[in-house]
Amino acid sequence: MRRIDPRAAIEDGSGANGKGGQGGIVTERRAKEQTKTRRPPLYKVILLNDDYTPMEFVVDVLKVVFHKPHAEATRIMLYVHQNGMGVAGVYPYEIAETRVRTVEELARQHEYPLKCVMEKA
Ligand code: TYC
Repeated sequence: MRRIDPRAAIEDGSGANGKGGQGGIVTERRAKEQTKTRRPPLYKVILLNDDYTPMEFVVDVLKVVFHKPHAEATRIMLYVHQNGMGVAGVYPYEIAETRVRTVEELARQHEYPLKCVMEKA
């Protein structure tokens, strides 16, 4: 997918900016295309290791909350177990926030200390 450079002038030859005929700069169309291509800022949801949450529970969380297939969920869980933290997924702000809350709520219900934070990607 090609990004549109918002600084680049778009010409349609209509003379819409008063420059007359061929080579006119159409600022209205440029603004519209700029809106279309803008993407929301993304946030990493990061799982933190601890000594008490069972590995199987973390794998289940990755499958249910982050929609990871079993093999990938296992790989992420082991990465977090060995490295102290790891990325469960990258999402726009509100989705990341909801997933952090869901993990916290599931951990609370099962009385595990599993923690999860978000950070700008
Ligand atoms: N370290 C935990 C154990 O040995 C497993 C674990 C993995 C916990 C990932 C949290 O985010 C985590 N049972």
